[in-house]
Amino acid sequence: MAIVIVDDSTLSLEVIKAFLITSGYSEVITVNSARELYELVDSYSDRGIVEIDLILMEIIMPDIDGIEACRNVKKREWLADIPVIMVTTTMKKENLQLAFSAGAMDFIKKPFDRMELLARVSSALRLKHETGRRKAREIELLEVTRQLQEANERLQRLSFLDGLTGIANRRFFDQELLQESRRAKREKTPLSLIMLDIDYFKAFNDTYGHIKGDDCLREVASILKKTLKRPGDIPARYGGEEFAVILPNTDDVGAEIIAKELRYCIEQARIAHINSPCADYVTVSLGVVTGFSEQAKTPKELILAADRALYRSKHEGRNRLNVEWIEKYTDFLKTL
Ligand code: GH3
Ligand code: MG
Repeated sequence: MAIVIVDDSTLSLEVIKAFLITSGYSEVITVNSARELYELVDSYSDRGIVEIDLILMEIIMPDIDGIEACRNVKKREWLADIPVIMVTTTMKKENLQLAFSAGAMDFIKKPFDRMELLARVSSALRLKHETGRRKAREIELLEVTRQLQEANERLQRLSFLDGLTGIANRRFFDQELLQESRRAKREKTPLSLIMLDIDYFKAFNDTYGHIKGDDCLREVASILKKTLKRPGDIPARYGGEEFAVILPNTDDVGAEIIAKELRYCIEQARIAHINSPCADYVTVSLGVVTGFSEQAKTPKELILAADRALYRSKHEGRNRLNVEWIEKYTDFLKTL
């Protein structure tokens, strides 16, 4: 705890210092001018630590007076919280006003009354201590708030992920499909959706067990993720062994190409499925739909249409895809 005394009078410096030392303040630094004070505080700044707890400063000094010095000290951000007590022989109102507006917190009259000096020093130090504690608490609080925010964001991310496969879950899918369908309407862009279901997955579980079944779901999810190239494409686990892929700004031609690629990549993974009537490996059936901008579709309509197409793929023998032409079909009907 260092107290700095600034006074051009050596006698004053010695008297104050003696009062303070005999009252138990061990670190008392004396300087003769504002310039010496600047040198002192600027060397503290290099180390980035505020070690001064109080400045006692004479108002009337040659060259730079105490008020100007106080103002300059307060301008230094790392010193702004250090209390400054002005020491004065003149009790002129204007001087005191100027001192307070320069940032001084109190004043002491010369000649000194020992008790008064010690009382003011002690209350200034208490205030400094309290301010320091409050600041530390604020910093602590800010840190806790930041950590909380981070934890919330992590939780939010987790609440949108499917626990088994690590891709987006149904909740995220619903939210994104709604957002994307609104965007498609607003920006007049096509929006495609693929629904994809593993063929004969019940038989897979029956043959290899649920643990292997889970592994298979994870592998299919990872193929979806790897195969989709655009960052905006969203693969999700729709439920059970059914997956969905949202393809923003993708027309029917593009969506069909991607669906074919997904089917092919899953087939090529050659995940053994000896009891599938389709093939010796895991295959999927897909339903594709595109909502065109002129008549933007709601998420529900898109899902129903993709499901219809998926159902046709199942019905026609599985391991294939079907496209549902909602807009084009209605547009075509209108031309008849
Ligand atoms: P289809 O070709 O018509 O789709 O036949 P399927 O056997 O795949 O379809 P079905 O709906 O009859 O069976 C789906 C199976 O998927 C039944 C269920 O136990 C299994 N399944 C759903 N979720 C999970 C899961 O998280 N892990 C595992 N291992 N199996 C699951
Ligand atoms: Mg299935």
